[in-house]
Amino acid sequence: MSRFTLATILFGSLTIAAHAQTASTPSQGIVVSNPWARPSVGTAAPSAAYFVITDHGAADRLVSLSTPVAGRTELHESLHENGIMKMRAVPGLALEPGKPVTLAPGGYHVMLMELKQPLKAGDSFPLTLTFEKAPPQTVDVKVGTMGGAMPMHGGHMQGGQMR
Ligand SMILES: [Cu+2]
Repeated sequence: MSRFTLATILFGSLTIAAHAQTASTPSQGIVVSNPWARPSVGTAAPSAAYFVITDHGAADRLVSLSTPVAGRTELHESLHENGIMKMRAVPGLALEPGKPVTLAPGGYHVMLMELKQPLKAGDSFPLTLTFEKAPPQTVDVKVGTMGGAMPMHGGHMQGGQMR
């Protein structure tokens, strides 16, 4: 009788332990939220795209980006040097679990060069992000107002524009 009880307790706690382990394993991966871009003036001058990227999985690295609307896409960083705003290309962005990286005017941005079509406010276009480990992800980038903040629509919390 007592042997049976002990076995039951042991089996029971083993099941609970196995359960807890599965539940705590993060499996959401990389989430790209609020992707938007500046409208362009024709196709002669480049435009820029921005988003917030959060890594819910293992450490990774954003290595490159591509879109059918631009011939060349570079990851840039804006910085102030002696009161002058400069830009430089960065080879990639390190992604640490749970630490969101924000691409925004005045900081990191995706430079859209050699535009194949003008980017008009209200339009949207696909942008593919390539990572060192995680599979590539394509997001829908909304073209917003010139010099504007985030587009009005779309919840900040949801990352609902992801595909
Ligand atoms: Cu730039």
